[in-house]
Amino acid sequence: MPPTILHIDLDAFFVSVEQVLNPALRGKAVIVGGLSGRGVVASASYEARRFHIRAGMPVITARLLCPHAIFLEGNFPLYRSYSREFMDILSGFTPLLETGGLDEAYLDLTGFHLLYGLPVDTAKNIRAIIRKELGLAASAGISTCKVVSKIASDMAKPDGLLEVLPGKEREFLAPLEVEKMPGIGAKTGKRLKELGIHTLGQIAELPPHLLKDIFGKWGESMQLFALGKDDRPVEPPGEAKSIGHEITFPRDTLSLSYLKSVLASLSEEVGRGLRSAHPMCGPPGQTAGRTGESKRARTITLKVRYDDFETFTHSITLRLAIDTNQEIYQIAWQLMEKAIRQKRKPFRLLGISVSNLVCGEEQLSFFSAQQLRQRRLDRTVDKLRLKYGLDSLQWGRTFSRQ
Ligand code: DCP
Ligand code: CA
Repeated sequence: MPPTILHIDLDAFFVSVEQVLNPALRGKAVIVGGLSGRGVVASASYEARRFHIRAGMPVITARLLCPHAIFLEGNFPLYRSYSREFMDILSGFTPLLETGGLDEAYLDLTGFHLLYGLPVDTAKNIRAIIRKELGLAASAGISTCKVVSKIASDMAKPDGLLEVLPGKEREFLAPLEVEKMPGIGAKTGKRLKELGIHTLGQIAELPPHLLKDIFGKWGESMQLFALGKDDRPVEPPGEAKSIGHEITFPRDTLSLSYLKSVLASLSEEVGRGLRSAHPMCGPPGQTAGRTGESKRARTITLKVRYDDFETFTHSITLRLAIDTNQEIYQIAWQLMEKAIRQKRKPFRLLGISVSNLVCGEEQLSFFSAQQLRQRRLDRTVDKLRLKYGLDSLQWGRTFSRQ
């Protein structure tokens, strides 16, 4: 039985919430922007999009393109609470649910039809409940894999549903522009076009290795995705096989002190994820108590991307699993030194991920007194940050990045 994956994504999320609360805004060009001091468009109604308004565009540009639009500051706590209700509705259908941000999720509906009828009917049902309970429009895509379902839900917007039948994935993707694929942004799109590649169909037809040589592992995945092949499972929170974070720098750099401070920040993020004390590890708003057991990792992977987009990963698998920020940092720095020795090109992005996760506590006798102190310290910091916010405490090492 081929998998059945549903991707569901709320339409013009921030704007739609504002329209639910203030019906006078419905059917109008509405733009939410300027949230948390960023002067960029966060969300635009479809009426505003007719004037070429896009998320990420400076609000100043949006004002020039669409002077009659209604501009709103936005209310993030409100959107977060809508997001939680949206996720609650979805989790009523299946626990095999993976959230991808505040307003989108994948549901694995494989085998569902035996109990609940056709996947399209389940999707229609979910969309109707979201409409009734929250007053929001959600678009949905159904196919045998995540990437095709995500593209399908995007194509179905606004307020639509699109199913790609098993075996039709490649045909569906072929005519689409390369930027339709999640992960291909303006820069990668431009590079592909310089190579004469405009559609996903062209990517599918390229000789193997070509994209891998240019974009590394991502190039390989890109081609598989364009063929409609994506075997990534839907991963509910808490069952993640790996935990990772990455940071793209404001400008490419070879500065060792900067790279060290980035690695220290990433080690903290990943360490906190492992110890399950960070709300981002679960659905929005989920706290450490509900994310379940704390984990430790045996494999640490460093991802580096250079200024020319060349991307590599370097990994180490340890005999004993670790979970402190300091241990993660030390291993990541060893890997980083290896990367620096291999190539002397400015870095554009660094990422750390940990995998080979094990649950539960290691026998305490395995740890040195120093390690035990470090573990206690990390856990205390996690708790303080949960209570007083992420910025309430900072390690000296990460300070130079500010
Ligand atoms: N968002 C943001 N800044 C961005 C992109 C998005 O703050 N650059 C926020 C606002 C969006 C929400 O995340 O409402 C969801 O992002 P989407 O990309 O799904 O955009 P929308 O839901 O607004 O529109 P669409 O109908 O295309 O899904
Ligand atoms: Ca959306």
